[in-house]
Amino acid sequence: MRRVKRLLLWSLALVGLGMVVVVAAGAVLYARAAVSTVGELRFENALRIPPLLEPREDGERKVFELTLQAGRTELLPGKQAETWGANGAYLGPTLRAVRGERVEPQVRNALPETTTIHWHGMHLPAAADGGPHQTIRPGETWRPSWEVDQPAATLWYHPHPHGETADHVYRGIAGMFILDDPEADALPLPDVYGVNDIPLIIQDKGLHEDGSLDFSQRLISPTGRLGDTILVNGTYDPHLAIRNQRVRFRLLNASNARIYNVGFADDRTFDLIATDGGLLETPARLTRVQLSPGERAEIVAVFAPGERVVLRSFEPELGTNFFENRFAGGDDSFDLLQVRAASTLAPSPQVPPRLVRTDPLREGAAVRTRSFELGGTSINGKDFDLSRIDAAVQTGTTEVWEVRNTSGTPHNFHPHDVRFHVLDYAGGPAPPQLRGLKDTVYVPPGKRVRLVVRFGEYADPDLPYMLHCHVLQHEDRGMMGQFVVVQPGQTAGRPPLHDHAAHTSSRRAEHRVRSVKTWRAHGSRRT
Ligand SMILES: [Cu+2]
Repeated sequence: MRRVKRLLLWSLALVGLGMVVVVAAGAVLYARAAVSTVGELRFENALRIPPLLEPREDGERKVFELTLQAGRTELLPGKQAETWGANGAYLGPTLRAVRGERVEPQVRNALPETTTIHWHGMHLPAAADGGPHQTIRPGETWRPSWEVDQPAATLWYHPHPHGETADHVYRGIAGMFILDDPEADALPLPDVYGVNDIPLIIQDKGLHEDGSLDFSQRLISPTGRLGDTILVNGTYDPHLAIRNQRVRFRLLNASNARIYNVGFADDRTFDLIATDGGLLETPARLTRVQLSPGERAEIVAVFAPGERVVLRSFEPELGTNFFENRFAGGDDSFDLLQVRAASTLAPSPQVPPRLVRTDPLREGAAVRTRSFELGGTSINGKDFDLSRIDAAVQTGTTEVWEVRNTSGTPHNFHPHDVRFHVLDYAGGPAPPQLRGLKDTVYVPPGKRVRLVVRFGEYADPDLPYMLHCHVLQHEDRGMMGQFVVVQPGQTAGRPPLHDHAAHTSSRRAEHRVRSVKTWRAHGSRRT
C-alpha cells in the first residue's frame, strides 16, 4: 500500500515537473517570438530603386526581356548571399505599360529549377497568367502576350510553381509591373519614377551571421517563414533622399508570410490614393495602411524641408488569439525606411479630392454566390489538385464570393485575373483601405469577407486561373483552388497535365536535404 502511494507521489511529481518544463519552454518561446527593430537602425544605405526595363518595340508589341538567374547579392553590406533574381542577382526590374498596349514578356529560365512567372493583378488569358500550369523549364523561354486592358495600377510579378512558390519568392524573384492610363496621367500626382514616385518592395528575411539566407523557420509559426531583417527593394537599413514636398510611395508586400501595418513614426497622415486594382475615387486620409502578402497600396505624404522621418511597420492587427498573434508576427514592429528631405523642396500640387471614376461592381448584378472556406491547408476541405477544376464561371458575369476563414490562423485570399470590390468585411462595412479595386484581401480568423467579382472575356475551359491564400507556405501546402472562365453553354474541361507533378516532388526532396545542409553549415541565426 505504501509502495503504491510512493509510486503515485513520484508520478505526480514527474507530471508536475513535466508541466513546469513545458510552461517554461512555452514562455521562453513566447518571449523570444516578438521582434522589433524600432529605433535600432541607422539608415546607412541609400534605397536601391529597381531599374525600369526598357522594352523592345516589335511591331505593335512591347517586348520585355527577363532572364531568371542565380547570383550573389550583398543583402547585408559587405556580406554575400546566394540569391535569385530577374536580369540581376536579386529582385527584378520594373516593367511599365500603358492601357491598350500589347505586351510580350520573354522570360528565359537560367535557374537550375523549373519555375513560372505570374503577373499578379493582371487581367489576361489563362495561358499567359503564369500560374503553376505555365512552367518554364531550365533553359526554356516563355513568351506570353496580352493586351493591357485595365486601369492604371501597381501590379507585380513573382514565381508561382506548384509547391515551390514560397522558396522561389524567398530566394528573391519579384518585381513591379506598373500600368498607366491617360485618366491617371492627367491627375496632378507625383509621377517621376525614382524621384517623387517611389516603389517600395517590402520583404522580411532571416539572415545568418555570414549574410546568407536562412531557410529555416521559427519553431512555431502558423504562417511559415517570418524573418527579423527587413529589406526594402533589397536594401538593408535604407534611407531615401527626397527633393519634392510630396512623394508617392508604391508599397508592395512581397513577403512570404509577414503582415505590415505601415505608417510614419510621428503618426503624420498621408493620402491613400490607390489599392491593388488602381486609383480610388477619392483619396482616404489615413495614418496606417495594413498589407498582407501580395497586397499593394499607393500613398502620398507631405514633407517639410530638412526633416527626417521614419516609415515604420507598426504591430499589425491580425484578429487572432493571444498566442497565435505573437507567433504570426502580430507583436512585431520594424523601421522600414528613413526619408531625408532636402533643405529646399520643390513645391508639389495637392492631391485632388477626386481621382478617377471606378468601374462599379454591384451586388445586384451577381448571377450567383459562391463560398470559399479557408481552413487547415485547404479550401472548402479540399487540398490543391492541379487536375481538379473547382469552379467554372461565365465570361462577362458578376458573382458574389464569400470567403470565410474557419481557422484561428491568418489567411488572405487572391483570385487571379480579376479585381473585386469588398461588399462587407468581418461583419461590418469595408474600411477605407478596402473601398477601392482589390485583388488580394486579408481574411481575419473566424471572419467572413464578401466580395463582388466580375469576370472578363477570356474563355478557356481547360486552363484554369488560381484562387488561393497568398501566405506562400499555405498556398504551397494546398490552400489553393482553380477556376475556369467559360463561354455561355460551355462546361469545365480538363487541365492539360505535364510532367511537373513528378518533377516537383523529386526536386522538393532534394531541396529539403539542401536546406538542412545550409542550416547545419551556418549554424547560428542572425539576431
Ligand atoms: Cu493562409
